[in-house]
Amino acid sequence: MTRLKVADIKDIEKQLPQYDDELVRKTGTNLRGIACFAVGVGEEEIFHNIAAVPAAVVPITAGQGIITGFSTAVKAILEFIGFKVFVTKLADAAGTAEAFERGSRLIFMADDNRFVALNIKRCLVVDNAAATGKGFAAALELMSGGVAGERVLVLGCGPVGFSVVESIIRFGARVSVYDIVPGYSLALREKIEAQLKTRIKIEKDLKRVLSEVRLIVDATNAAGIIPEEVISPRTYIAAPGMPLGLTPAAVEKIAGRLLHDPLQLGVAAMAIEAIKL
Ligand code: PYL
Repeated sequence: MTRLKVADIKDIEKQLPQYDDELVRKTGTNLRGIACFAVGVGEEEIFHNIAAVPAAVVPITAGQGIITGFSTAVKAILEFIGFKVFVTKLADAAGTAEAFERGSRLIFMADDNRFVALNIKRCLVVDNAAATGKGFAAALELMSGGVAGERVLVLGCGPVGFSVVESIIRFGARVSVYDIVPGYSLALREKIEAQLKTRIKIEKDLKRVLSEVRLIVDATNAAGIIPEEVISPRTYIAAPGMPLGLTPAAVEKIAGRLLHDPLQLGVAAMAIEAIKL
């Protein structure tokens, strides 16, 4: 998993209203709407839950330590979709205790290995990677007008890619996957076949497959692997991967048919997943 940089997250809070407008323009619904669609709940049924579950974000100093602005960005996203939330004054165990003591029942925390939401009352752990995959798969479904019966290429067979494949299969698409490490795509195919009894295709030639497909999810941490020449007027790309996999010319050409953000969709999907009944 790529560790976010301060530059990736410093403008999230102030740009949330315009990002929400962008989501409505591209997908027909807003950040909370996409998260609810991704998780499979109705916005009306979840609304009172959101208000009923006070949340907290706990900074974690483990590993490479705190990313300046990370906790405040997570708080801003949660507030934007309706949660009551605070960032604890303390970090780590003391911060977790502070969250409990100040009444929160939904605790968000991230170290270098996992970013999780803990629903205390329900003893539930929701993982950001899994939720991000669901969120971006749902966004592609909405933005493209539907993937059922279509071929979707998923780049990157890590935890986010796996979650994308699960969701995209559930939306009725035919899935091809590519990873620079063949073992990762093989492992993903085996897991999907065992769990969903569905065959997926492993692609070996990235250049060729990019020229063949028009629906792509970039869940890699590779920059610049999607060039301008593969973008057609019918190409749609959902890109949870950091850094963005499209070249600047490809970004220019795809215009309104690209969805990419460093935290917003994943955090929103995580939070809704953590409180759904
Ligand atoms: C959760 C993000 C999404 C992409 N990469 C993941 C990442 O950067 N993980 C590290 C998060 C560290 C947070 C730090 C803090 O400020 O509490 N421990």
